[in-house]
Amino acid sequence: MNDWWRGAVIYQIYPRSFQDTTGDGIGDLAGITQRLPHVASLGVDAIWISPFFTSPMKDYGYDVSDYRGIDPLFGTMEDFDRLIGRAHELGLKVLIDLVMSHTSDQHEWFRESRASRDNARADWYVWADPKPDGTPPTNWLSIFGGPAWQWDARREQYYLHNFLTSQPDLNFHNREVQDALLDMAGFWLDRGVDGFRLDTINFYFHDARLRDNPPLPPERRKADTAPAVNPYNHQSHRYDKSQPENLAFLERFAAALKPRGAVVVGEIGDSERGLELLEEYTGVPGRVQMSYVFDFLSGDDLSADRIVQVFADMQAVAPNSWPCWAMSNHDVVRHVSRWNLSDEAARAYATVLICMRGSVCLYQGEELGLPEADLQFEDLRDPYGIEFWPEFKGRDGCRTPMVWDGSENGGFSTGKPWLPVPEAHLPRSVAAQDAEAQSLLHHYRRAIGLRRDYPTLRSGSMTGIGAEGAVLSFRRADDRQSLSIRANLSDSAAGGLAPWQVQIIED
Ligand code: TEU
Repeated sequence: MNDWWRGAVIYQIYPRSFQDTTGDGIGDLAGITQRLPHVASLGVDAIWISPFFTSPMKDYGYDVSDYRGIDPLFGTMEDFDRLIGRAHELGLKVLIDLVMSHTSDQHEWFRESRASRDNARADWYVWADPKPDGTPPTNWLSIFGGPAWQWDARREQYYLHNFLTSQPDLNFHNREVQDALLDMAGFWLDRGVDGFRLDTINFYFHDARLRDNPPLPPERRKADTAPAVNPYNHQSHRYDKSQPENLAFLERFAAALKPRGAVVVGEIGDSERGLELLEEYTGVPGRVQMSYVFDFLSGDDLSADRIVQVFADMQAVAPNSWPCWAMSNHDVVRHVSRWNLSDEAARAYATVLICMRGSVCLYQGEELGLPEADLQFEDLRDPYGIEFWPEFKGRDGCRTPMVWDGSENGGFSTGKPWLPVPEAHLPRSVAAQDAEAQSLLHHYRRAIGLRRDYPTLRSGSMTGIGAEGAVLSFRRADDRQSLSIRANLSDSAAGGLAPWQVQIIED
């Protein structure tokens, strides 16, 4: 089916923490292949694998030093070929995670670029002179702390980095850079991938005139932009990201993918203009098919009212868009901890997510109801967490290893895992929940199965969304089928529904 992605359920794998087969305490590609039957047993359509490319691992793979290589920690190209072959045998599409906005400072392109002001790749990254007073070229900030500019003594210029200083931003205004990235994407399509999760798709271009970001207008300020301790979240991003040129590049990218039938889910990180971008990026054919949205990845709870508000805003601002929803991923506190959910509540949210219009990304361990790991400062690996500790604890608590069975380290590794396996996770292992008919794991299988039982859940319209107290209701329909969905998102009986009951009625 050509538009398999529409309404697809995608399972995100964080390779470092999925399954180790070598005993070094770090997951690998062979481990993913070994555990694919578990993923297939959920009934999902596809996997998205977080980066496994050659990397110095300063940002755990989101800092790529060779886009065409497999990092030795994760295995070899043969391992990757086996992984794809096995996934396809099991009927799973494979999306890989391309981090094109920036590379590692160890990438040969950057080594060359920084060597002089007149080499062949001098302009492949964003180099700029200081302001006359010697300060950085603009007031732009890095998400991971400090200015977005790093001084380079050899070139006697600053370079731009939206994330770590060791993640220099590529200069997309240079056509050669775009061409090199398109070639690279073709390389992976040739190896059989079905598409890409594109990291930070709205960060590709910066304002070529290097204008300062203005102060953030109060009406654009989002109370839930986390973490508040990060100054980045208090600045407007008018000029450092979400530039109009992004669209032309995404159209080039889409045109290159089209003959191969490959799809894109793009990550838009923009708390000021997220919904407008959702429409611009996915509401117009020939750009990206799906966009990963952040609305359910933050906040202290997810009330029926908030869900209604998100859809009302989306209907108003992004009526033609195609969102990809997620409640958890490798960057945020796991949702059962963020929203303090019981297993019953986790079940209800899983069902509601599956019933809503859009594609869905599940994050490894979500199907087990794993809570956020409570780590000590000494355990931290994430540079973002180390920078802002203790106000913000970083992203390690959601990156601890999968738990498979009752053996050592939950069956993840025979060596010392790179992040600890919390004791509290062990009773929630796949083996334990497989054996328990009423487990959350079996619930996820049934909930995902609803998209096969009721095709309108994949691509039908979504109308009549409303909330009466804690009860969320909406309708999904296409020309074959019409469903009324009601969900009680509370601990007490309401609207004729038991606590956390979700009701699906075929009209
Ligand atoms: O994340 C982009 C992004 O916006 C995140 O920085 C997010 O705001 C933050 O992690 C919230 O906790 C992507 C990847 O998902 C992330 O893992 C990478 O570190 C980042 O890009 C840089 O490549």
